[in-house]
Amino acid sequence: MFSFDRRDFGPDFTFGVATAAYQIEGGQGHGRGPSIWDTFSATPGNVHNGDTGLHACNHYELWPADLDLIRDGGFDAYRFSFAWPRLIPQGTGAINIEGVDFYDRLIDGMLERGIKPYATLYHWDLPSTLQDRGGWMNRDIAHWFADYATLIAQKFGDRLAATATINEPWCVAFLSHFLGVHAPGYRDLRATARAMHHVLFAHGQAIDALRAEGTKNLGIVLNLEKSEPMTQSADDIAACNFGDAAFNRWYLDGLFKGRYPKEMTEWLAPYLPENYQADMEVVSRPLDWLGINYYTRGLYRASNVPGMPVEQVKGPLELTDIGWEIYPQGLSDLLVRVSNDYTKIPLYVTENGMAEVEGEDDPRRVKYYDDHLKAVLAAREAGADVRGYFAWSLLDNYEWAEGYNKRFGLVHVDYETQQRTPKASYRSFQGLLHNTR
Ligand code: IFM
Repeated sequence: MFSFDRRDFGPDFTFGVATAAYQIEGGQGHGRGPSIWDTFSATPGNVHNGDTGLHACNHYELWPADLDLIRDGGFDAYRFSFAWPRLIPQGTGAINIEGVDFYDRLIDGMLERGIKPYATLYHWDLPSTLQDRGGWMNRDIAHWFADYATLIAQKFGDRLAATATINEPWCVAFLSHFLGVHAPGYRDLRATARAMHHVLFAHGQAIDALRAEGTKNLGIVLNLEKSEPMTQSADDIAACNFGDAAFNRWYLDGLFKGRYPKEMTEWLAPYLPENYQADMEVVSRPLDWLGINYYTRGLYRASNVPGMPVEQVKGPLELTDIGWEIYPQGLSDLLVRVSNDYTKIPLYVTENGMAEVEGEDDPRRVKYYDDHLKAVLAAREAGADVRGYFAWSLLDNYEWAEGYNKRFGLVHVDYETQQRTPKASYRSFQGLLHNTR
């Protein structure tokens, strides 16, 4: 059980759980087009065990039971994502009515159960046909994405409590085009620079499109880390500043200051899109809220590898099953930093959680949540306007390049039988939230 009371967060604080379409839906017939994760995962060596999202948690059929779990856990809100290729199979043009019907049922199912829908338009499953046209490297993606946003607004906008454009633009751009870990799996600096700008430009265009259709309460979800130097040497501090610029400030400065950090524009100068500065007004459109996904810190030292400005190192703290250091203080620090240095709009922790070995008794995860929720309380006491917290994730699910090997769920999933079994961490939230909605 947790060591605090729901009332400590005040009457209006939103508690929710989060998932993403490709990680749980399965249901890959039904008119859905292929996405970059279908091909990336089908390519040997990219994903642990060659796992794909073909069946995942079969949320496509089992969504009523999953929404019951959210309601019975006492959660106020469900953060889910739309699959672009399910709604517009070729990325642009014809709409898949079966896909529209699926999300109609899902959203109505939330509303019937008293659960607020928090939607994300893009959580990484780009239609493959758009990748064929250059994907995030092509400036035209801003228009493709804005058209998709218009469709979402027209079909579902009036039923959504909150809408985010993009989940974790660092992953969309850097992890997928520079580090090559996620689809489309590139390792190319020019591709990276273009994706880094286009993902934020597309976000801004989508905000305009959603607003034009009257959709309310718009935001974006950033994954931020607490960047720290390995030692206090001048070289490590400089490395940390560079890491912070690449991971955090590119997105925060772009969105809230309308400019990119100097370290990055100097590094990427030959590769950035021409006259990108003219787009910064669109990139920095006013938002109604900001989502922050937090898992761990980044520890940096100067790099000896030619062309690699910094090196990230493993620290000494306790690790989760995916190898990430457990560092709740970093969450408080980040929330306070964003509030002091960037924006006074409401902040939400839109993802936080840990991978743990298989099992339904998960005391380390209960402690992880307890410590991070206390970190949220500390940030609120320090003045950060944090309005909600979403646990990642409702279910064990497809953990991208880690396949089904890493489990983040409050609810255990047996992938053979699709049996769901709540873990101790789910029961802890239930104890905190029950009968208080
Ligand atoms: O599973 C992912 C999610 O899709 C995005 N944020 C981080 C989670 C854990 O790696």
